[in-house]
Amino acid sequence: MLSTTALVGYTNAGKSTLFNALTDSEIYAADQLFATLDTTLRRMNVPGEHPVLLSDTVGFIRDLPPDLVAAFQATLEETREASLLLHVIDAQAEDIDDKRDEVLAVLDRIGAGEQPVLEVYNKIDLDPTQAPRVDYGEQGEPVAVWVSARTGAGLDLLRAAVAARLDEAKSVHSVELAPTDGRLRARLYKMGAVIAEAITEAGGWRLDVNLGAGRWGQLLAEHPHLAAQVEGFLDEPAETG
Ligand SMILES: Nc1nc2c(ncn2[C@@H]2O[C@H](COP(=O)(O)OP(=O)(O)OP(=O)(O)O)[C@@H](O)[C@H]2O)c(=O)[nH]1
Ligand SMILES: [Mg+2]
Repeated sequence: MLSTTALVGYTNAGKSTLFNALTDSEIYAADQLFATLDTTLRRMNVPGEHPVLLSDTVGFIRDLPPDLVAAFQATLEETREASLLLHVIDAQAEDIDDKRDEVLAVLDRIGAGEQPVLEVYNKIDLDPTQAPRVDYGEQGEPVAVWVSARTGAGLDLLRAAVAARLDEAKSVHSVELAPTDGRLRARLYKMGAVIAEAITEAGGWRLDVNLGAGRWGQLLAEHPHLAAQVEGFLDEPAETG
């Protein structure tokens, strides 16, 4: 199953450089405002079962110029739909807190304020006192990773942190679809969410789907008949003997 993640952050933080380093692609990176004018999507390998999709987005900034609003529209969609946002921060910027807050304010404004965020402090190669590391939150989850997109330092930690955060965000749910739910079934397959399927006596399907809380909630809202027959979480503790 492919989860989507999006690089967000202030312009010039190093999103495109990081995108190239994580995906072996060649996206234009330049030391100028708004080098990235469009959203791009590529596959990124992380430890564990599945690669994830990573999108590079237009840089956030206070008072976005009008001609960038259209490009920003695509960014907005990628950002709202991503399972995890990677907030790239230039660790050497002087007004680092202001820029960070500005990005959070923009995320809020575009309706992505509740998305899970992993902070990526970039450009540590410019400060000899900084080394790659991971900061953990109260539940032991990675909340920030210190890296250099230019030298590649810390990118292995970043991939592992992304995998850990994506794992934690998902749960397996069991749903029963009626024979008339074929389109919904196709959509779940397209999302890469289906991990098991059985035919029901009624001629429909019983599916085990692996979805993040946001996607799952959205699905239940769109298909109230599923909500009525939800059986709760399937992941039972492994047998111990
Ligand atoms: N020293 C150093 N420079 C970096 C690093 N990552 C990016 N840069 C430089 O920072 C500048 C901006 O990088 P980009 O990757 O274009 O930044 P961006 O966030 O994509 O910028 P926009 O697309 O304009 O929002 C370029 O000159 C990069 O070479 C890093 O890890 N270390
Ligand atoms: Mg860019």
